[in-house]
Amino acid sequence: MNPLERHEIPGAVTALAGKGGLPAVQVDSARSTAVIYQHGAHVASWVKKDGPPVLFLSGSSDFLPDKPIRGGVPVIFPWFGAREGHPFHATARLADWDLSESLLLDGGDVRLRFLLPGDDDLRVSFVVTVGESLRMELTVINRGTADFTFENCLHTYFTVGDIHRTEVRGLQGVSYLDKLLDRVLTEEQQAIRFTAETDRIYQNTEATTEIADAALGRLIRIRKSGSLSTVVWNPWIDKARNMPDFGDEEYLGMVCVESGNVREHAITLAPGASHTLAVEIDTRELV
Ligand code: TA6
Repeated sequence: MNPLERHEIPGAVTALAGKGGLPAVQVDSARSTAVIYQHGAHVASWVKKDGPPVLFLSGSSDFLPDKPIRGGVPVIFPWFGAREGHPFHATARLADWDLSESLLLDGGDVRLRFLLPGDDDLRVSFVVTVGESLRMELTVINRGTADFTFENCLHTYFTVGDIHRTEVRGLQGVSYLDKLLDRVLTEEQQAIRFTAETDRIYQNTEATTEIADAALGRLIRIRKSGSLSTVVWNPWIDKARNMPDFGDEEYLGMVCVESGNVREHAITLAPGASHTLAVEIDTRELV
């Protein structure tokens, strides 16, 4: 029994056995289709009627209960990166979330709400709205009696036609931690181009970013709110070869532009307080 079946909507939300047999739902809106796994509440695919997949999914990804899906939108919570004795990029992307609601909205968009089980002192919801755009909202409510501090990130993988002909725009003048150099620098370029492994955490920025993909003739716009960190990552050749769940050549067809609150932008919620990280992705022709 697929636990997601009870939220099916004929023609709009269909429960299925995804890769590896993991429970998933296919979401068919008027203007786009998505596949979302119960594992990690992971948006693994988003495809608009008029073009190639917007989200990248590795052909070598694991689909196992104890492994993250490589691609799509990993939900990173309650910490980003390493933590001694705990999974890298935390536990939310490894958890089975509960699908609590599915709605067919006027105009043909479809909205799903997932809840992260496990901690009575927190209510963590992930709301995905599939339509002309893809909108995702990660909300944390502190129901406990003590402050709660966390990091979060929607670690989004985007498909590009050719990384050598791809630019990320919108971060000029923003300070960033270059994780490879372990140095804080300021972005001088109007457009970030990729010629080597790139792993940068841009901080104190609420900027909308754009991925200009000359090979596919597509512009992907990433708007965000409730986020002060933007991470830009491409593993490039050596790291790609060292990731068993990522094809050696797949670095050529993807880039991560991730929205969240990490390191010095970790969030502390007082009892009763809440925070929402929201990201909206849409696309148009690159002119
Ligand atoms: O967000 C960039 C990053 O932190 C990189 O340093 C790299 O580790 C990437 O995330 C992938 O992490 P993962 O745990 O999904 O392999």
